Amino acid sequence: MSARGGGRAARWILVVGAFAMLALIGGRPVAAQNGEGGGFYNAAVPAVAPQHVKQITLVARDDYVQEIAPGVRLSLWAFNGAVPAPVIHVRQGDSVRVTFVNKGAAAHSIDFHAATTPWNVWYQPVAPGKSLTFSFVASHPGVFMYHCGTPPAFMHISSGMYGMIIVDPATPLPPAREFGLVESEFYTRPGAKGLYQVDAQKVLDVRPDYVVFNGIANQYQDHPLVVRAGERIRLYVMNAGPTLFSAFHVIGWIFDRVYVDGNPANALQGVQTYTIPPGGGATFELTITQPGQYPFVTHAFAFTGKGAVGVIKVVPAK
Ligand SMILES: [Cu+2]
Repeated sequence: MSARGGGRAARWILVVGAFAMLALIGGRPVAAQNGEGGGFYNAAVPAVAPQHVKQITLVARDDYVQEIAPGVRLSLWAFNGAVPAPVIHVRQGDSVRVTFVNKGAAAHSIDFHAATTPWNVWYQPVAPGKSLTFSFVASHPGVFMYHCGTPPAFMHISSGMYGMIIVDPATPLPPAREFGLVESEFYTRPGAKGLYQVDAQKVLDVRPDYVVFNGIANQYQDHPLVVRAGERIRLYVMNAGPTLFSAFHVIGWIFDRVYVDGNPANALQGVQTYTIPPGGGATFELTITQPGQYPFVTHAFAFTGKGAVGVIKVVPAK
């Protein structure tokens, strides 16, 4: 059994900003990154040159354990030891070279929604102990899912094999305080040794026990996202599913803009709630001028109380 329990590895909030040139953003404790001074997007980061290559290595394992809610240690499968997997961050035009290593006991695979590449060549199951390497060009900006697609895909996704790749537009967006949120569901049943297991029947019946942001129920109630009044907030939100639609909403404010699929060419204005399908993403921009607490939720209220609540804490401007 993996030694990495307790969910610490997934307790990150991705703060994309100053790390824009890093291909892979690893996990850090949320409390360490949500304070002031973290997370400003650095608009000075230049667009990468054509033919710039980002190397990504993803290691699949199926012996991972994460504490998804207090006392609920769930047996999962994971990429790079976290659910969701680490955020991958590239810029439009980058060439992304992916090395996928299967250190699990079962066949796994990789499917990048940011790629345009033949499914029957690169997205096929990789046997235990094997690896593959392929490249794609991040042609479209956006907020994309990547995941294991090995049949039955609903089991591989509900077991945790997913992550978000953000493709920045070639022309950088204005500076903002940025956060990334991956919504997903967990379907559980008690198992041996105090561990919970994924319940396949509940997955098919769509009876989730938890609906969460970044792999842990209600974690941003306990550790709010901290912003200053009047600063632009940018939320990259991806819905990993496997099945529920997200009705993403911030209680107490209105989105100035929503970029459908995270592409600035698809801009909506003045939006209260926006639907993100399983396997989809969106970028949300808002500027909250009044200090206070502003919960973010899925407004599908049968599921909100299952863990899909966080808080944006707005502190006074300097
Ligand atoms: Cu898999």
